[in-house]
Amino acid sequence: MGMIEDHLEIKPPEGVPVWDVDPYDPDILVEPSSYYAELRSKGPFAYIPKYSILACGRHEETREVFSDHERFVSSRGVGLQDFHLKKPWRPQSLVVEADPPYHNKTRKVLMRALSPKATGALKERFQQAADALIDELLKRGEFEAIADMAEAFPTSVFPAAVGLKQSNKRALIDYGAMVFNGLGPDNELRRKSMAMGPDIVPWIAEQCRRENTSDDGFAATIFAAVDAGEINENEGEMLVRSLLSAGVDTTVTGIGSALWCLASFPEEFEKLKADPKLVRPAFEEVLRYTSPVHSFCRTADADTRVAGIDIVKGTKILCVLGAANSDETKWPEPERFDVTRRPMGHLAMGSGIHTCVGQNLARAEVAAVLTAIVNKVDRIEFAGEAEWRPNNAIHALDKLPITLS
Ligand code: OVM
Repeated sequence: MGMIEDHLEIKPPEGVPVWDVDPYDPDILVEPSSYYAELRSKGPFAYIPKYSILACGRHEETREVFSDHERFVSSRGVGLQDFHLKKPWRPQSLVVEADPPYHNKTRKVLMRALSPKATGALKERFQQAADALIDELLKRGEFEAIADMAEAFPTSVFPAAVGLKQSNKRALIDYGAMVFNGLGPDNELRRKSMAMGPDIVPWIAEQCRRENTSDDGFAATIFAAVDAGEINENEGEMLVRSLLSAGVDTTVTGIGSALWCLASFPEEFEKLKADPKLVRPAFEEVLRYTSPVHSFCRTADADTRVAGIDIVKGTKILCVLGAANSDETKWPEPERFDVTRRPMGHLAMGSGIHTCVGQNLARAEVAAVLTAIVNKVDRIEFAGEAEWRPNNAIHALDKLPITLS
């Protein structure tokens, strides 16, 4: 068979329903819940002819495919393009687009840079920044929370935590949009993002160089691994690039979606105020409920079988994490946002060897913001209609008008 969207075209496997849907339709990307439910209703997999892929959205099979790095590899890309067949738009990531044994080496360096100890040391600094931001927003009363809170907070603390000597809020956010839209098909979202490349990609590459980083951030730990001979200089720069790729849009989305959840469910915000120890479990529920990364792909690297379905080598599988996180067979009343749920096993940060390596940092950033809100804010109200922003891999708000009092 031929190629489609730069991967192998396959026939629908025996027993898999054909579903004529476009998971990258902007209407679905902004409002995915009925698509998630319909995907789960199809069975373990659905064949989507528009892209000749299998999609899975039941929790059990999504976790199986997503975490089995031997059968379902990442080195062929975690988007629709198969790197065996098409050169990626940027040099391949040394972590998220890599498999063992090579992946062990790069992952280990990033785990060290982003360890609980390293991110824990930033706690006070994050809390001060979050307290100051929430004080300022309370003074303003009404504001647009995506720009003024969700983007403002990570871009105020993350570049310094990495150790960037120079920062450019817009470039960091737009690069994230490129990276995540780049995982989708050749649609308008991807093309518009890619068009920003010439303005942004050289700036990002420049910031990743050792001389443009300080000696006290995550980058310094990465370059210390270069000095110790674990990785080479280029690998060091590429691992800094991974931080910049995955560390901004994700945390921006986490903060924006957390605020949206609290505005949407005032009684849950009350529970949080009554028991601030719930801040961290509440963020896990935000992750489950909103799935900031809605889907990533894997590629079958050999003929294999999942849930009795034969999958041929080279098949691209769209793992719909948002669907798995709302699977009613896994989560009682999945459509309820419940800060006391403690949703163990949600897939919002993945599962297996590629599980979000920045999770300690992400949780620390969001905990600082939510702690400031819980301590200082009595009421969170919508000041207008929230709007979602379509992206091929991220489910994020575009506009969130809010009043804090
Ligand atoms: C990277 C990276 C890591 C995680 C997610 C991501 C595709 C990129 O290493 O560049 O988004």
